[in-house]
Amino acid sequence: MHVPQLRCIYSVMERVEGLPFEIIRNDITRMQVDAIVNAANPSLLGGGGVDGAIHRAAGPQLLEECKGLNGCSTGQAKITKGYRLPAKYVIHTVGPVWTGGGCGEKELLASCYRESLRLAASYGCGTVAFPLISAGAYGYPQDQALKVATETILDYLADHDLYVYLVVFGHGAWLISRKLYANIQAYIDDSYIGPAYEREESRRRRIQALHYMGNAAREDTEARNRRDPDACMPQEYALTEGAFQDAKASAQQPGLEDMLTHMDEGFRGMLLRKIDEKRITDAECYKKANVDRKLFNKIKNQPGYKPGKSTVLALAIALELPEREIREMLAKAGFALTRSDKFDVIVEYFIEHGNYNIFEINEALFSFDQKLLGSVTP
Ligand code: AR6
Repeated sequence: MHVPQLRCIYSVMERVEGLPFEIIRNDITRMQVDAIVNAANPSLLGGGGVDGAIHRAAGPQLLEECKGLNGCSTGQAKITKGYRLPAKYVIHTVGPVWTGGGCGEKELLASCYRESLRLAASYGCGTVAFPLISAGAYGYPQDQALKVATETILDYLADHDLYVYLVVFGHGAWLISRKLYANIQAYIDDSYIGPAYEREESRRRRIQALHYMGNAAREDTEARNRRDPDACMPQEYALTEGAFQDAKASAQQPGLEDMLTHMDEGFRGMLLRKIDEKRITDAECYKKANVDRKLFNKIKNQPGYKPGKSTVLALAIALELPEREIREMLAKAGFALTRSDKFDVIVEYFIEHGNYNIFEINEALFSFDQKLLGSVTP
């Protein structure tokens, strides 16, 4: 099955690699996947919410087929064709009605995801899209519904080859939990210095660059004088750009060769070393990082391949490296974390709080309209 081209909600996000799991914002009836999951009721004869939308989009034949299914129990799933939907199948599952959490709602909800995934796999589906089951009319709190969904799907993906989308609809579902949202918001307010800081930073960098150029020119002249102390450079030549470049090139040549033969360990070397040191397998690392196996193999086997920032960060976080080493790994790949970028501040918040759960970090990034870790290009 080809990887579907989705109209993605993140303006900054582009799909380039197949990845095992994504939370996206879309209308599920538009998903071009092998199967979409319907949050149905026990009659399977249609209703409101996502159920109504799916029946409307699929056409009356879906109801006809549903009539022959004899309903469905809570936590179970049944499958029909997709009819006019872009998806080949519809998997109908019945979520629990939320009555406070004391009536096995969590287990029943997890069962909906597991049973739907099993059914999808048994029908040879490669891609499945779920809505947030029970999180509408059935009243399951959205933050908890999202947590159950994410955990159950990821558990399943640990030993099955499927591509799963969790499709959220309303803006509320993004705001994962009020507590998480409030904590991060406070952190951003404290740490996100914004454009004023950026202006100051670029001024500082410009001054540093000028300072560096001044030093480099002086060192080059000194080096030239050391090699030929009697040589007297004409004033005008010394001041031309050409002279500066010539001096720089000739002063650098022997050192450059030397440096190239004694290069530091790169990002790839550090990544593979850390995987060994942590005594985990490659698969454990890339799965935890929400990084696709093909992408990981590219990094591993093509020394010149340059992964994007979100991939590098995801891998460093999956390895649960201390902050200093995360920064080191990022720098080796040519990136940095700054306090002037909302994405960076959110990721830093989680690292500082010792929370290395990529999916929780992604939920938070998602809530703040940021690109996600491990699933986007730079
Ligand atoms: N695409 C993706 N998600 C959607 C869509 C859509 N087109 N429409 C709604 N949602 P609900 P439940 C989200 O109420 O809580 C029906 O009447 C919605 O925002 O559809 O399991 C059935 O017949 C929410 O987050 O399902 C049952 O009687 C999520 O889908 C009952 O509702 C689920 O909301 C099932 O209730």
